[in-house]
Amino acid sequence: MKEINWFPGHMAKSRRELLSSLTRADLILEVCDARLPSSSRHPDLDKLFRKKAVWTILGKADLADPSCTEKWLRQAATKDMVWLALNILSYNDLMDLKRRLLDYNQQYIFIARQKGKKVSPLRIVVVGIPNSGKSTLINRLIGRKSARTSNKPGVTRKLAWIRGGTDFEVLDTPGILPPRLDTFEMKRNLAATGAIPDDILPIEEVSFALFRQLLIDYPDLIEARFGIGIKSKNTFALSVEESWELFQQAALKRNCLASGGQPDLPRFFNLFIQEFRSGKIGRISLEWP
Ligand SMILES: Nc1nc2c(ncn2[C@@H]2O[C@H](COP(=O)(O)OP(=O)(O)OP(=O)(O)O)[C@@H](O)[C@H]2O)c(=O)[nH]1
Ligand SMILES: [Mg+2]
Repeated sequence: MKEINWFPGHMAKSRRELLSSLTRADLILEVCDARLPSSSRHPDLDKLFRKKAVWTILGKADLADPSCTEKWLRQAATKDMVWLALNILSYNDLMDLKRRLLDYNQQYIFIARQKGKKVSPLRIVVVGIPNSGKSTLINRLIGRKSARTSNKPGVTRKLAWIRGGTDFEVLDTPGILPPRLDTFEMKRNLAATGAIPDDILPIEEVSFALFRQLLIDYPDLIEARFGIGIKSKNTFALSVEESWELFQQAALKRNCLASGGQPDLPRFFNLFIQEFRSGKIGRISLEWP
């Protein structure tokens, strides 16, 4: 896969600004993607957040494989880390988070009073990779549409404190990615879920690589969604040629037709990624603990 500029200037700038605003934070909410809890975490963040309370939110949990998410949560619990899986669009999930925050705030107020300090709203800094749902989470938390959201990465460009009643002040931050993405899987996963803008990545590579991975990990879902038969399931023995053959069959089954009855691959590359992103293929996780 060709080298891509993942770390545009504005990301470097936001990272610097983020560092300085962290000193004002009482609590950090790190919004990751439940489908890739490893690649969607920023490798520096543990260092940046030292001495701060951090809750890791696995957002888009409605799109991830619940059995996989459960494993990640269990692993985090053994390390005494606060990890919460949420469908950020769900009212109940958000109410649950809000209750936890209010409860946390009560403790915080109590400690402040004990120390004779002035009680101010809990300052929450929301960070994470692009497109993980940070601004959506903030809007839903404070109950109004203050931050701009979209299903494209890189929408929030500036850090902005938003007042949420008397209880909270929330800082929305632009999504940041690690300056270096080491493995092909990491790049593929971040591209497949939409953390990296579509116009700077070779969609053919991402789409076919994702298809191959799902043939191995979720063959029944692929069979059901695209009406194809997979002979050797759950095995790495499936060759590239066989996978390519299945990819073309799937394209034809979904009426992606070019002239001469050939599969319209450019259309199917896109369609496949879109169906994965919107959860139409099923609830799928790309990384396991
Ligand atoms: N299915 C699902 N979609 C979600 C969830 N959370 C957010 N989204 C969608 O994800 C997209 C991105 O949301 P934003 O809130 O703009 O993401 P962001 O992290 O602020 O993105 P940047 O500002 O670009 O870094 C939107 O289309 C949301 O509706 C979730 O839990 N489940
Ligand atoms: Mg945003």
